[in-house]
Amino acid sequence: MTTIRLTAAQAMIRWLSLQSSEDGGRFIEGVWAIFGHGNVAGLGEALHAHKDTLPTWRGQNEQTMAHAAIAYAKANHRRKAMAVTSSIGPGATNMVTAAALAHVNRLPVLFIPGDVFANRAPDPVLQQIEDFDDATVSANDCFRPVVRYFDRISRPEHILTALPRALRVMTDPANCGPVCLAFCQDTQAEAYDYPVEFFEPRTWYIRRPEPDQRELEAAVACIRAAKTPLIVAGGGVLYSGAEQVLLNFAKTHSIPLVETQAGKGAVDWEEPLHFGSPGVTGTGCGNELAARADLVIGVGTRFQDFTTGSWTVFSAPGRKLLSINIHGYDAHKRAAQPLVSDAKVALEKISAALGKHRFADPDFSARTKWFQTTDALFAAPKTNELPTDAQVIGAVDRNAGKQSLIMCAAGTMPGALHVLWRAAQGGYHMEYGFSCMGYEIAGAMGIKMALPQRDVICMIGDGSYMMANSELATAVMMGIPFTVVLTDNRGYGCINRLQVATGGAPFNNLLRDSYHVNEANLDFVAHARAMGANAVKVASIEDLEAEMQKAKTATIPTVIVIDTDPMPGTGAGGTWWDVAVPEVSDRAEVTEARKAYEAGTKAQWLLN
Ligand SMILES: Cc1ncc(C[n+]2csc(CCOP(=O)(O)OP(=O)(O)O)c2C)c(N)n1
Ligand SMILES: [Mg+2]
Repeated sequence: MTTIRLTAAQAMIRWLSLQSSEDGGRFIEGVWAIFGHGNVAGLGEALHAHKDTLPTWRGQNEQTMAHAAIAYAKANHRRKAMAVTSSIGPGATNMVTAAALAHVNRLPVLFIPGDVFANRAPDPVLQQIEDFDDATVSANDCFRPVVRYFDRISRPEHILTALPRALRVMTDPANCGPVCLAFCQDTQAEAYDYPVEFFEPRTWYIRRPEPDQRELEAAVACIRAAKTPLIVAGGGVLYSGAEQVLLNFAKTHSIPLVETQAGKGAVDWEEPLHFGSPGVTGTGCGNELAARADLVIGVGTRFQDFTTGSWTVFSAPGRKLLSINIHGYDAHKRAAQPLVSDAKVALEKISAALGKHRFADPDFSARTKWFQTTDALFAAPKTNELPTDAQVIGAVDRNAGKQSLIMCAAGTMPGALHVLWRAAQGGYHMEYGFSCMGYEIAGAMGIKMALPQRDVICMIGDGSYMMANSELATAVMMGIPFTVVLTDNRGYGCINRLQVATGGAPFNNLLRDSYHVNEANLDFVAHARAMGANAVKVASIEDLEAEMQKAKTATIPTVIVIDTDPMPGTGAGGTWWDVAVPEVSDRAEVTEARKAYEAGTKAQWLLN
């Protein structure tokens, strides 16, 4: 056997640089790295040697570097990914939140934290966690519940089994998710005679599992028996590349569709059968259909509570659920008729079996009425009052083209965008599985790296901006432009509204209601400029529109700050959401809210 003598770190990086995506190019596009003693000498040396075949980028924070990597994978519909490496200890645990984010959203990312010495010679090395009773525990064990594959590389030959397993998970359509290869510091630097054939270039194809014949027949029978079916399109539609097939399916059989947060943008909003979204952040016209549907056809959705209004939305008596999903876990939720399959294949096969079977047209006028409602919300304020979030969205929407991509993660905006944004096909990116504040700026950078032809617009609240913004400096350094629209309502507006709606006193959300000695006075323009970004504060919706246009030609990020009113919600569309209200309280408002809450829970269908 021909062998090549490499350190374990060199072998890992060489191997990763040789793995291709079926779309062409590397599957792991590059490596985000912040070095410390746990990875600088081993992995750092290997990354430097391979910098022309597998680039390394330096961010500002391990969590947000990982956000960029995850957004990149999501924007690539999981056909490409990135790796993130950290030192041991704090760098590693900084990535745990991002791992959970990728796990919930089922997105591939490769975490390579350094780990303690395999030989235990220096124990405890700087930053080592010491478990008194278990010598095998390190800080990296925090990753275990939030990754789909965990391995600790404590011998150089572990690479031979660990790496193919890692890529197997990242390219598996059903089990796709984050992987952690915790890499012992001394092992990284240890040499081994690796078989040369291990480094044969390889292309990773994402398989398309076909449905089981009996499940397929049962699904077709379910649809034939229905009168008013509704399609709920989830993120799986995008990951399967089933967008066009879904639209053809809907048109051929005349079935209206709604999209979840992850599924939004599968079909262009202008398609007449597109009725917006279901559930808590649903459109009026979408929820009307959801309430009447006698068959709900989930396609690639995990039926998160926002989609189902905590299971109050699809409420027609005798209503059936058909769940087309790549994983049996989702296909079987709520005793649905399961169809475990790739979405594209399943829709093609069902359509062929249905033949010319068509349903009665939905009431298209409900759609028109809905757009009249949202037009009114979009209209610029007549007085000199602070604009609402909906008015900001209206302004951004008017200045977006079919090439624009809107992105966000947490706060008021995700819900408001889900219900109001008119997404062109492929023009919407929402991290709403984990809804992680601090995903936005780094995420926008990752998306722009994946889709340089898109005009990326990042919507962010002041709270999320304050939580994580430093990758702005990285985007400036790397020349990655995107537009940030920062809505400053001086606090956590959405949670303040939720607090009041559940009977609570306004407390600890808006800055004015939070403990302070001095009034907060945040200058976001000065802050963003200090990181090298373009930044401007606008006083009106008109000025916002003008700055949006200017930002389109910038070569670095542009942050546009606008003061908004924290109090109004969109007031359109949505349904009930299960947020538990205290059973006893001294506050009369809480007792009242509890009554309403209990009434709401009665509409939930828990069993079935
Ligand atoms: C990391 C993280 N911490 C806490 C939360 C809970 N949370 C959701 S939205 C929100 C406030 C967001 O404030 P801001 O970004 O200013 O948006 P606004 O609603 O004010 O427009 C909080 C605290 C979260 N989603 N993520
Ligand atoms: Mg805010």
